[in-house]
Amino acid sequence: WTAPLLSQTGDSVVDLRESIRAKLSFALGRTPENARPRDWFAATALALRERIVAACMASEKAVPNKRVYYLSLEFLIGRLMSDAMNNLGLTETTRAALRELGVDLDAVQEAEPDAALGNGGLGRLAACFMDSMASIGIPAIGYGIRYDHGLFRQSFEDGWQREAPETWLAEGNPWEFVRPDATYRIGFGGTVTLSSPGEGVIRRHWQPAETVQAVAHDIPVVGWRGRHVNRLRLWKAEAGEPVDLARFNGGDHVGAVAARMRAEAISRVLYPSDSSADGQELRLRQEYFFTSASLQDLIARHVTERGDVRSLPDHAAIQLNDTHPAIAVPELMRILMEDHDLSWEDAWHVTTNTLNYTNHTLLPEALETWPVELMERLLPRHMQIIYLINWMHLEEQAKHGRQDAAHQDAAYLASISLIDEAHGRRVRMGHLAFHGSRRVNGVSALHTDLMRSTVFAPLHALDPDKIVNKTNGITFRRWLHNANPGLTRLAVETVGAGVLDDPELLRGLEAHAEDPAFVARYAAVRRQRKEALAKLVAERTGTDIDPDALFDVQVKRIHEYKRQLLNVVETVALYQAIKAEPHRDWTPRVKIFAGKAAPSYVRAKLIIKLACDVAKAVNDDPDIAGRLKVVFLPNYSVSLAEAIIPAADLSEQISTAGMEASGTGNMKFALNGALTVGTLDGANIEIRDHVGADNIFIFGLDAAGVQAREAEPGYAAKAIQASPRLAAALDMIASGRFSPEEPGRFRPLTDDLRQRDQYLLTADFDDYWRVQRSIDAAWRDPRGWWAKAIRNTARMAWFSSDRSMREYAEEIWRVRLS
Ligand code: DL6
Repeated sequence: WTAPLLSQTGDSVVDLRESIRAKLSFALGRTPENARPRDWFAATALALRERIVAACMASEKAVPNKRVYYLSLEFLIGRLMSDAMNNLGLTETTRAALRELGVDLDAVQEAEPDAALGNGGLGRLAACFMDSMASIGIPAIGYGIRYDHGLFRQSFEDGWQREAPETWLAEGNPWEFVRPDATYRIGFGGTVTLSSPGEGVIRRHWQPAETVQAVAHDIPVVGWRGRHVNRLRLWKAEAGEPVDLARFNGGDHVGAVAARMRAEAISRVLYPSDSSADGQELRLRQEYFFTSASLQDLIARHVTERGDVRSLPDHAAIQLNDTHPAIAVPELMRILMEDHDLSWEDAWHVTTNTLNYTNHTLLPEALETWPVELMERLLPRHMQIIYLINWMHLEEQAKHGRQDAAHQDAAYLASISLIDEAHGRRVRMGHLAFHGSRRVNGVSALHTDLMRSTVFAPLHALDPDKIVNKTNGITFRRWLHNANPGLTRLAVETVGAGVLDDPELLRGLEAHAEDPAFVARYAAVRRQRKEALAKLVAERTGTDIDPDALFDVQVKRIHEYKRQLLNVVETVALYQAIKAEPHRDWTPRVKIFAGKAAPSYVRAKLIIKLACDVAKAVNDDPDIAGRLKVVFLPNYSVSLAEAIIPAADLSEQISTAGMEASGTGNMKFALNGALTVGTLDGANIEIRDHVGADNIFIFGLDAAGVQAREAEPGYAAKAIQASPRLAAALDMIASGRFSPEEPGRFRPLTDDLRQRDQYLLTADFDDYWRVQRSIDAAWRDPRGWWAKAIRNTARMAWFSSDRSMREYAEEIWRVRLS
């Protein structure tokens, strides 16, 4: 096949132009005259996909010795065309090919819908890891769900968030291959029966009451320079029978498709919350559906390639991305025992040497637990297995001489049990994943320490080597090369093209941090991106912003622990200060917000509304005269992040210390040269260690300080009393100044800050104000500012997700790079 295939997929401008033209005509049935940008996108994607397949076939070697299986309920991949073109080295060729067809590549890229198959950090991390695994040569398959509707579309109606369904598949997905031959049956409900084949052996058989089909849809993931191609296998739920003909013929036309609707509901919509465990039955069905399909698929592959399931740990490493696939523990046990006749002991050995688990949050409301009653109803066999695992786990403590009073204590046993008996009997998915895994990792140094000392402390004590740290990373190919081609070009021209392969070479920029010619070019790149962002802001919000002002950006999910409210309250305080002294030489700032709130998260939505109402008042006030502007960009997405991040001067990473597991936006901003204002939380600490304390603005309580302050009763009232500035800002918000049509609108926010203030906004406010004013001063010294910015770019190489993936490969997966 090689010769004809490769000639059809040649990489000259003419080859690509003809491929695109052919796809447009023969795959899409369009002529260049009647083609819309969406058609050109599909034609270009199909032409590129062929080249990816060719790269895949050309690079396909013998069966790899070991594969990684990355199970994640979310893959926030965004648009795929720029990744494909860049990694194949075809961006400029594609641009030229399209130009010859009279088409502009940028317009074609704009026509690609974002694949928003994730909520935020966890899903985007999975996408970065897929790119890195393919780039550094880790043979891997990502497994997830092919949601018909990804994360909702956000719009604002008078500052209130409105949600509408997202429709990325409305015109199909040119990147994917449907694989009907990879279809698996997934059971739910029913009963477990017993049988005895003799010799005192008892077998248990699960007879599900309902089965649905999981059908594989593959998206190829091409790595850097096209050397390696992995795949993302997403499962679509289908019914065994599309229609119940008997019911249909009996006239019940709706009932005839009820089973189909119920089955298809599983892959219909992404749950839109990343920080609270939803607890709905459909969510558990989603979790089991994709986990079971993925395990069946990988075991079938293993058996085909190697014969015996006992050798699975030698050839497969399964990573559970958070607890969403934690049901893998009993499901793998079940498959091994029931379909492959392994003993309990052998199945447990295989399971606990194949699975690994990444924890992404310690927030109590986000730690998944499922009611035992629901598990028994939906997954009766799994519940039996969990009970047995738990029984053995608790017995083990007794066997290993844990006879001392502390370890016999009922409270101790309750703390390590997989079942929480204190809140109505629930399965603790974190404990289950922990106990069933070989390695468990946190996502930043601080977060991993907190895992060891808080939520997982009792389990950690039983196996002190199990928890390891793997600080997150980002793919520089997306977040530097594609998002910021101007800065990438400058880096290449300054330190050489090798920087595209080895980000450590960014270090070489440091020598130029105070070189006026280089600084001018670096600043020009930023300026160009700021102008583009200003245009986008004007189009989408109707607000004009000045590219000369300091662009101060907080973009991320809206959550109280991320403290957008701290930023808004500081905005109000700054507004008051400017009004009090209008003739002072204020540093002009634009506060830019973007982010979605979970639809049911009432307080987060009220924070968005406050930001929008403050924006209106501040932007329209003639006393302010444009020196402070506030904008809230709707519908934050991966693509919007790519437009915002390279244009940012200041990156707000201001979560309550101890609450943000890592953060990855913080890394994207610093790489692109925004200075960080941040707390000592998550990966901010490691960013400070790399960029240097002089090149980052740190403020506020650290995690220990937060713990201590939480123990002080009435701390909020005291902090407000001690800070006239904070008190005045809160008074202004509470007075209805920003919501004259509904004066009490924001009282739930201000009352909470005065009474409870769970996220210690009041404790950190004064220090935040102080550091913001020192940022104003730093901005007025452009030479100093740019030197810091350049040092940020130069020192961020360690945060490449290639580094993260190498660490996982070596220390968790024990897999060789090919
Ligand atoms: O590890 C990726 C990302 C971290 O960078 C964020 O700090 C953390 O909040 C996020 N966690 C989640 C929610 N986790 N759950 N479940 O998205 O993970």
